[in-house]
Amino acid sequence: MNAFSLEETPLKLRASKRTRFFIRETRMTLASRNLRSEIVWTLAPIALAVVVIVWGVSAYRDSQRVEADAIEIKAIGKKWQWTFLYPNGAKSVNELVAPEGKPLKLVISSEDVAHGFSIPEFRVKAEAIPNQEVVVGAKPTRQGTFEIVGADYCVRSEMFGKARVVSDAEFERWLEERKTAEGERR
Ligand SMILES: [Cu+2]
Repeated sequence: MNAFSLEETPLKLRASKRTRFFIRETRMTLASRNLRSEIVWTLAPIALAVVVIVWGVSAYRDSQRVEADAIEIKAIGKKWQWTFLYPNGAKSVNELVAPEGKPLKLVISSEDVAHGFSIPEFRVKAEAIPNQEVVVGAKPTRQGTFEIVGADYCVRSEMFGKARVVSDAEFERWLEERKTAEGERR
């Protein structure tokens, strides 16, 4: 008796019909392939992706780099506000003041729970974590007032603030005023 009789192995037969169909389809596909255009259309997008990735990563690294002469400003998160400490002892709350065109070294931490510190225009976004300092470089290139956003863990609106970028002279004046104000409070 035939091992492949219709009655006994209907499934096998169907499978083999299907297999034959796929073999035919594959042959037709192979015949119609254009190896050159396949190679070009594979390599060109890969090359483009590599260029974009390398470009993007290096631009991102540049934006986060901490320069040697950067002005160090501490950003401390606390329920529900941001405190900023400047090199001369000046202090501000929910308002970061920075000079235009000068590199900043932001040292971000928290006094209580984890917060998220973000200034989108500065390309700054970091986690503020207790007992840990996260250092991020930034260089504001334009004067103006920008949003400080309590990101990620910060859902409370109180964690929002302003980043004010002013001229160098105005920044120095502001620092002195603040320092004096702090001294009087102590
Ligand atoms: Cu928070």
